[in-house]
Parts: sequence; structure tokens; C-alpha cells
Amino acid sequence: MGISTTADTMKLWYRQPAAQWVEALPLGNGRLGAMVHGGITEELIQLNEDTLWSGEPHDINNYDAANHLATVRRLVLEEQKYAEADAAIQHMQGPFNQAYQPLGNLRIKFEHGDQVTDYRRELDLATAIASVAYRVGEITFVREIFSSAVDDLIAVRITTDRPGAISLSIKLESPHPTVATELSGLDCIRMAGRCPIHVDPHYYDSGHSLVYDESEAARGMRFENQVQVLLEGGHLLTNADNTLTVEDADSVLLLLVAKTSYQGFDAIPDLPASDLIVACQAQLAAVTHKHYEELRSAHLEDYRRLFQRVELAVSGDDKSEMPTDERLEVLKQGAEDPHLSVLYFHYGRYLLIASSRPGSQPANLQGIWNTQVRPPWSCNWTININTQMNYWPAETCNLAECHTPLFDLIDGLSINGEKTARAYYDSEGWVAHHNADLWRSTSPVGDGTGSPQWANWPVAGGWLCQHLWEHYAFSKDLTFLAERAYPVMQKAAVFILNFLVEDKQGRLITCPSISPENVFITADGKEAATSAGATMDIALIHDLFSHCIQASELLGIDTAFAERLTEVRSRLFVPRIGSVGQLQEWWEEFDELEPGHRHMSHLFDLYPGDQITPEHTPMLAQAARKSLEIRLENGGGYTGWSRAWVIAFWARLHEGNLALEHMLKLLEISTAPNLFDLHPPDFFQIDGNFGATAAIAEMLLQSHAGKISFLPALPDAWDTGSVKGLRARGGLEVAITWDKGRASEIALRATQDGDYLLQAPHHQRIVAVQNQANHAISWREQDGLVVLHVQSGQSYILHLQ
Ligand code: FUC
Repeated sequence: MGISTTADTMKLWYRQPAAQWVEALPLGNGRLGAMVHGGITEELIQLNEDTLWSGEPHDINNYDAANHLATVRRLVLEEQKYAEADAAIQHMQGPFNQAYQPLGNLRIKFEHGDQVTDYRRELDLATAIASVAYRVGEITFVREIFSSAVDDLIAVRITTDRPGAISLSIKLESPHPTVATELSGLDCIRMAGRCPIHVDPHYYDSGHSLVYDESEAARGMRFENQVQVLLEGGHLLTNADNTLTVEDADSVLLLLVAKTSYQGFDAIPDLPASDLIVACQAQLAAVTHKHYEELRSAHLEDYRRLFQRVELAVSGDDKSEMPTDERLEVLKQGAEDPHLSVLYFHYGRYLLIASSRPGSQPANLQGIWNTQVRPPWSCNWTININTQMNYWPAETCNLAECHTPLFDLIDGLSINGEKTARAYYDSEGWVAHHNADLWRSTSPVGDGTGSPQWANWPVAGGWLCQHLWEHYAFSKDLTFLAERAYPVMQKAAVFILNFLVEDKQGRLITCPSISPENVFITADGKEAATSAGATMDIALIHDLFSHCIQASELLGIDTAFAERLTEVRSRLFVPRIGSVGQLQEWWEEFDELEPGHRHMSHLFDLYPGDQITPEHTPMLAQAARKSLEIRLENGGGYTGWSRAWVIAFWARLHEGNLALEHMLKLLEISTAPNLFDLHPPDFFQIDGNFGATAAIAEMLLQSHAGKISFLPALPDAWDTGSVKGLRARGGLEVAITWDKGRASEIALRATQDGDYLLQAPHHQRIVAVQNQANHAISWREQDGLVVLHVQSGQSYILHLQ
């Protein structure tokens, strides 16, 4: 027993090489991704670059769409012919989005045979370095691989304890047929190619699902990939097949760089191949004189600056001496392993740092790791839950800068979305639907035959803008609010103002409206998705308007606009509690086609929204709980991301044990051997990793709806533990130590001045507050909560009973 904080608790490790892609270990610097397989006679490092997508900027808006809006509205609002509205709204669809593409593979073939002992492959989350170690007879071989954000490269270092023992060959390859490799000088392999100009989603076949343009003026994203080989001892030989052979080296260092012809979401990616070659060469020239240790320590310093901000440990047996895949297996058989959930939490933070850095693309459905040319759901940004979930841990887990690529995506969508708002709804402002890609497409996909349950959902802007506001709420950065967030939020609100219509009772309602991605049964027994005033729409609009109103006050601008929003908000249709006490999902109490549906859109206000809390809105909280129970009784949570959302809901309902129960189900049902989250049938989808990470943070600290709650949903099984570095809204970093279910110490570090409402853990009271010099600090009580004034840069200790 005891809290284990040894370095091993931060490792995923295995006794064998990866037999499949979801056993390989992910590395990333935000832009360059690598999946390390750790083979014995052949290392396979699968490569990605985050701007490598099919297609090019293309106006795919359907300019006939607005002509069908009135029909859809009439069918829903006047005639309640929902199935007919579903058919009509398909006329408001257009082409599908493009797909994220793999870059290629680096293969390293070893000449030492396959008779190895003491094999170990690991990913150390404390260092973001993957390693493979084994012995061949008396000789130990070690590989270390990392993706450096500082030097923007992937480094692979192979060493041995027997000088001259390393002989191997190195090859670059790619799944793209347009590819060519060649040797550049005597020590570098280069690979160049082009992406497809079009790729259909995996679930759709247009008859031209995968198109490479091989004409003379070929279009499609170009890429250039170079790997430089540096030896200590031994010889390097070039081969006619564009591979390199190393003989008898003491150590080998491979430095891999990659560039694409991407020039922004609105520019044709037509940088000439020569530019990419020169850029890669320049990049290599800047690093090849550096020692490996120099590259490695620069990487460590950069990575640790982010990763070390947060710590979490809980009591229980330390099973880190057991390989991670075996731990997962014994957990499935009922063994207790509380540290595995903690490892999953740290892995989520790791994955966010690896897939989303300032200036990179935001983490897509698979972060940045994809090996397929036609990946699941195009490996895109699905913005009716999945992309947002990716960023749920960003602020609470102290990785606010990793949130910024999402804001870049939102900026692009807000630009393209103006055209879509005009073409589809004859409206000002901007709109986005459920899919987005590198080209920042905002129009409904589906090609006229897609189901409206996903394709036509028009309120993505509302949900995305929540992230802009949250970045402000955690940082209080008024410049960000004024320059970055508010202008985009304001235009999203302008769209909504235009989009709202009056129902027969004069209430303002959305129409067409879809509750992602659920389907209801109409009175005449038909299946339909299109109606009016889905609960989620109202929640998102309320959220967006409220934040715009607050922003207007904070910035002292747009007062008349804010007043208008306040007035419109008061006239919004109010979601109802249904006949079995559930929060109704649609404006009418329809039967659901799938009561255990994976989406729980109508519970947005419980999480990630903040309009429903057990304290402020007990009846709605009870109704949300009922809806959640109905979902779960009917098989809900069956995808990893859905399960992660369930954990967060239970955390917000202060049900720590239920939250943990679902965390364990996530590990048992939806987790691959490399701890990647899985979506049925067996797709990697990273949202569950991030969602569960955020949900665990939410079990330990909550700061929504005006107060900060410590240990609001601590499970019994995490009886003793400590957490450090979580962030609360308003600008506080929080550390909590607890013992036998009771907080023994809470420390706050303020990054902003302010008054905070603090709620002690269940059955405890805050009895004294001291600053870092051990001086008592005064505070007052209000409704059983502590009101504490803090000053930026100061730390405070809360004493509890
Ligand atoms: C939504 C979800 C699916 C999947 C896909 C990427 O369509 O309903 O479960 O996660 O996004």
C-alpha cells in the first residue's frame, strides 16, 4: 500500500513489440507524430505531419440550400411532419470534407537476428521518450525515440554496450502512390510525394472515393520527408534502392524532418517541391552539429515545462512492475489497480501536449496519429462533441497554451462560416455544422443523402465559442477576450439572432434543430431527426449569449447588442422535464429510437456547460440524472468518448463512486493495449482519452457556476492521495492532499487578484487560511461557503476540519 510516485508509475511498458498499430507508442511535438512499434529485427516508426490532408481550399457551399429553409421550417413548425422535414433538409447538404493523411514509415532493419532476451518497450510520460531495450547474447541494444518541439524533428538514437555491434539498414516509405525516394548525399534519405486530391469518409462511397491527381499540373498537398543518418564508428553505405546501410557502428542517430506545401486553410497548397527540399535541408543543417544529448535535454526541458505542472497520485497497490497490457487484462478480470486510472489521466495530458502545440493544427479525431489513407470519419474535426471533448482538459489540467490551436481552427471556421450562413440561412454572422477539415469547411456534409441526425446540425459555433470563453475564464486575459474571443463570439451570436424563429406561442426557438445524433419516433411511427428547439440548442445559445453579455460588460463595448441578447435570451424556449422526470431532449416528448444513444447532448448544461448544478437547479439536476440513468440502463456509454462524458456527468453530480465505476468501464471496454481510447468496432478515437482526463480533474476540483469545490466527487477507492497544479476558473492553481477521504491540506496559488467562493470537501469545514509566510488571512462566510480575497502571485493554505 501507499502512494507510489516513483518514475515507473509514469510508464506504459511492454514485454513484446507492437503486433498491431494500437499497441505502438505515440510520440508527438504537436506537428510531427510517430508510432513506435519496437520490432526486434525491424523497427517500424509510422509517421504523421499534422497539415497533411487530402484536397485543397474549395467552396463546397450548396448555393441552393437557402431555397429549402422555409419548407423545412413549415414542415416542422406548422405541420409537425418531421420525417418529411428530414427529407427536405437533405437538399441543404453538400459534399463531404477531406481526410487527414499518413505521411509514411521509417523502417530500420537490424542485422542481429531475432534471438533476444530481456526485451522491454516503453513510453515514459515523464520524459516523452519511447525506448526499446533488449539483449542479443551478451550485447545490450537500446533505442530511444522522441519528437522534439524545440528542434522540430523526430530523433531516433540506437546505442549498444559493445562498440561496433550495430549493423542495420534504413528505409523510408509511404502509402501514397505518388511517392519517390532518393538519397541526398551519402547520409540522407529523402522521400517526396503528394496527397490525394479527394478522399471520401470511410462510411461513404461516391464512386471516386480516393483520387490522386497524377496529371502534369498535379494538385494535392505535397510533402517532403528527410532522414539524416549520423554515426559514431562504423560505415555508412548507400544502396541502389535508396536505402542506407550501417555497418559496425557504435551508435546511430537518425534525425527526421518533414514539411508540407500547406500555406493556410484558404491557400492552394502549391509550394514547389524545391522549397520543401530546401526547408528540410536547412532544418537538418541547423541541428546536425548538435550532440544527441543537447537535442535530448532541450526536448526534456521544453516538455517538462508543460507536463510537470500537474501531479496526481492515489493510494493502492502499485502495479507498475507489471506490463501495461497485462495490467489492462487483469483489470478486466476484476483486479484493483487504481493507479491505472491515474496513468490514463497523465497519458491524456501527455497526448494533448504531443498533439496540440501553439501554431500546430488542433488535435483531430486521432490527435495526430493516423496510418490510413481512408481513416475512420476522415480523421477530421467532428465538432458536435469530439473536437470539443479533446480540449476539455486543456484549461483545468494547466495546458492552456495547448488549447490555442483550437482557437485558430475557430478563427478559420468563423471566416468560411460567414459564406455558409449566407448561403444556407440567408443570415449574417457565421455558422458551422458537424464536420470541419484542414480547409475549414463549415457547410453541412452528406451529399444530399446523409442523415440529418449528423449532417445538418447548425450550432457548432455556439459550442466552439464556449472554448474561447473558458480560456478567458481561467486566465482573465482581457486582451484575449477583446481581440480574439469576443469578435468571433459576437458573430456567432449574430447568426443565432437571425436563425431563431418564433413558435406559435411566441417563444424563440431554433428550427431546423437536431439533437446530435439522436433520432426520435414521430406520432405516426416514423423515424426523424429534424425538429425545433432541441434542448442542446437552447443550452448552447444561452451559454453563448450569456458569455457575450458578460464580455460586453467586461470590455465596456457593444452595450446595445448585449441588451438585445438579454432580451432575446429571456424569450428563449425553455426545455422541459418529461413524464418520467427526465430532461426532455426535444421540444416535444418523443420516444427515442435508441434510448441508450451515445450522445447525451441534452445534458450539455450539466457538463461541459454550467447551467445545471445540484445546488442551484436541483430539479433540473435531478432530471439530468434521470436522463443519464435512462441512457445507461439502455446500454449508453458504449463508445469511449460517450463513457468519458458519463464520468464527467457523475463528477458534476458529485457521485465519485459512479464516476470511478465508469472510468473502470472505459478501461475495460474501450481501451487499447497502448491506452488509446477505442470506438466500436475497433477504431482509435482520442476524444475518450481527453474526456476522461478532464473528467478525473472534475472529480477532484470544480470551479464552475461561481464557486470552487474541492474533492467534489472523490471515490471511496481513492481514499488517500494528492493532486497538484489543477486550475480553477478565475486564476488559481490548486493542490490538495487527502487522507482517508478527508482533505488534510489545500494550497492555492493565485495568478489573478480576486474574490473566490470556496466550498470545502463533503463533511469538512475550512477553519483557517494562511499565506505563504504563515500569517493568518481573514475571510468571511457566506451561505456555508468561504469568501476569500486573494492577490496575484500569493499562495494560501487552507486548514480544514
Ligand atoms: C460522431 C459520433 C460517432 C463518432 C464520430 C467521429 O459522429 O456520433 O460516434 O465518434 O463522431
